[in-house]
Amino acid sequence: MNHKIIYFLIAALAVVAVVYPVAYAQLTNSNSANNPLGCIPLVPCGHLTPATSVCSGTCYVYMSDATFVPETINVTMGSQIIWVNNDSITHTSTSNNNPPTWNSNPIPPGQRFELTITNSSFVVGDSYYYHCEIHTQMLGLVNVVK
Ligand SMILES: [Cu+2]
Repeated sequence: MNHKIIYFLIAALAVVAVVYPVAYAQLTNSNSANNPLGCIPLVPCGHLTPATSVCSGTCYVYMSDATFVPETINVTMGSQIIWVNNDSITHTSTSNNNPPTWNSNPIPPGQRFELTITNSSFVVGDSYYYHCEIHTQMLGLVNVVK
């Protein structure tokens, strides 16, 4: 085979390998009406760890090392999510949709933000991506489940 063809194929594969996951993540997360900005542009969001358990009642998400822990939380209607800033820097919990379903405003170190999942703002079965407005690489996901 001609060297030029081989180089072209390698370059084409490299482009597909980079573009496809990003495009797929954007498309996947734009499907939910409540989640039009599921991904921050050009940052794949498929890396979020799926939550295997469901939380009812009081559910905690910690802000630690500029990460939401856990990144994904499955909660039932009526539950309360409490974000606790265990970090040494200020963070927010702000849903990605516009206008945001919730926005904590700045949460200084040691402080917390409480959010109750009510059916006036949330829909069972929907997914709500959120981020920190100060560090937009911080991504989290709230799934409202039965
Ligand atoms: Cu932050």
